[in-house]
Formats: sequence, structure tokens, C-alpha cells
Amino acid sequence: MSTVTELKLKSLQIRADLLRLIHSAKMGHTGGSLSNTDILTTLYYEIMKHDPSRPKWAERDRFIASKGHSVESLWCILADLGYFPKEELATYCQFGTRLIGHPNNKVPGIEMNTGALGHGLAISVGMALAAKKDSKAYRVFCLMGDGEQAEGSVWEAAMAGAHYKLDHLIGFVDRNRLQISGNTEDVMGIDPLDRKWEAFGWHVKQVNGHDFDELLETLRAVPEQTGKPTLIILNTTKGKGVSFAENQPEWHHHVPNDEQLRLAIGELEAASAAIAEAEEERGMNG
Ligand SMILES: Cc1ncc(C[n+]2csc(CCOP(=O)(O)OP(=O)(O)O)c2C)c(N)n1
Repeated sequence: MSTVTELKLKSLQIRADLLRLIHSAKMGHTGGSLSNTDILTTLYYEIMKHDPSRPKWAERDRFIASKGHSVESLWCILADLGYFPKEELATYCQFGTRLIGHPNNKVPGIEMNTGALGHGLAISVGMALAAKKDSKAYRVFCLMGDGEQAEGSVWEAAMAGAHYKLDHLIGFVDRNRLQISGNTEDVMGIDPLDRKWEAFGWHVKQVNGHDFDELLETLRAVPEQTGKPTLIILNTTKGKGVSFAENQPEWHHHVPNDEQLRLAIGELEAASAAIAEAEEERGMNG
């Protein structure tokens, strides 16, 4: 099975897991989590240097979920990889759990508590600067939202990242064009986003954030320019993979009811079956 096929199937499994999680807890950020499942899957299963049995391994790549509200995909991936027991997912958002609604560094694999938008990039700049000063090779990946770009602190951190020539810092913007209350361009226009990041001294790439070939090709080439951090704009769909949630602002934190969960799981299973069938056909045709 090709890497891309494996990633596609894994991502569909994570989507189903996170929907079950949100459905059982009756809370969560469905749209944003479905939006970033593909980039997280690509990073954790293929790109990042990390070891679930040694979460504090000094040479590990670091991941900071700056858009911390959409943590559900991350919980499902960390559990799937063995950072903590899968059964613990059942405690998500229950009283006393460490699996709360935002990244929490009591959980193995989480570097830093996040969720107040506009903080993650500054944390990532600090980590990447520490790596540079210590002559370490690890990279720091930071996932931001497009609504989050309205936070002024993002731009202070962007300036610092370029100033310190942090080429092992890779930022992402999940450009799904929606934030909590509607279209990002209505709430706070951020275009032309690529030119803004370029003006701040970053090397900028744009990709389809749901295309694993493009994601892999782009991420395998980073850093392409030494002496500059990289910003990757992920063109994505909020609610991706669940037809009735795609591009619907209310699904930012809407929770599926029993019937919606059944429909969504049905769609994801059909997508997995189609991929498996295509793979089988390819195998038969040599
Ligand atoms: C400083 C701060 N202000 C407000 C919020 C409330 N909030 C949670 S999610 C969200 C919208 C985020 O939109 P975006 O960054 O586009 O994320 P996505 O659409 O990918 O979920 C807001 C304003 C917050 N978490 N932090």
C-alpha cells in the first residue's frame, strides 16, 4: 500500500474517532478538527521525528497546536500512536480528566498548553530559537487558524522568527476561510495572506491541505531556504469529510446527534471502502 493510501485511510479513521469523541462528550470543535486532520496525520505518521515511547526525547520535533480549540484530532492521533491508552479517550471532557477541550501538557506528547489564540507561534519561536542556540537539529511545527491571524501577537512572533533566521520553524495556517462567527474576510480580512507573511520575512508556500501528495512533497522539501522560517498556507475545508458539516459556520462547535453521527460514519466508511477497492484494482492490474 502506498504511503498516500495509508495516510488517506488513517485520516478517515481519525475523523471517525474524533466524531465519536465529540458525540459522546457532547462538546467539541467539530469543524476545525475535521479541517486539520489531514495535516496532523501527515505530520505525525510521516514527517515528524518523534517517539511515542519517549515523549520527552530531546531530539524530537516539536508540534504546537496554536489553534488549540480543535484538539480532538490531536487526542485521537496521540492515542492511536500509543502516547496514552486508547481507552482514556472515553474520559474526554469528563470531570477530572487530563483530556480536556484544549491541549494540556499533562498529556504525553503535548509540549505546551494552548488555546488562547495568538500564543502558539511565540512559543514556537522560543523553542526554535533555543534549538538554534543549542545547535540542535529538531524542527518546530506550529498550526494556526486563519481567524487566529487577527491576533496582533502572531505578527510580533512572525517578525521575531524572521529576525532570528529560524529556518527550523515551520508555521501553518489552516485557511478554511471560516472562524467562530462566520467568514474570516467578513470578521477581519486577512488577504493577501501570502504577501503579508512574505513581507514579514518568511518563505511562503500554498498547498491544498487535503491533498497528501502535495503535503508530502512540500513538507519533505522544508526547509527549502536556509535562514528563513517557512509558512505553509493550507487551503482547507472546515468540516472536511462530512458532507453536511462542510463549510457550515455553525459546525465550528456543533455536536452531532445520533442520526448525524450515523450518517457521518457512513460517509467516512464509504470513502475508506472506495480507497481500498481502488487499491485492490491497482494491485490486480500490476
Ligand atoms: C485570544 C482568544 N480569543 C478568542 C477565542 C475564542 N475562539 C475560539 S475558536 C475561535 C475562532 C478561531 O477561528 P480559526 O482560527 O479560523 O480556527 P478554525 O476555523 O480553523 O477552527 C475563537 C475566536 C480564543 N480561543 N482565544
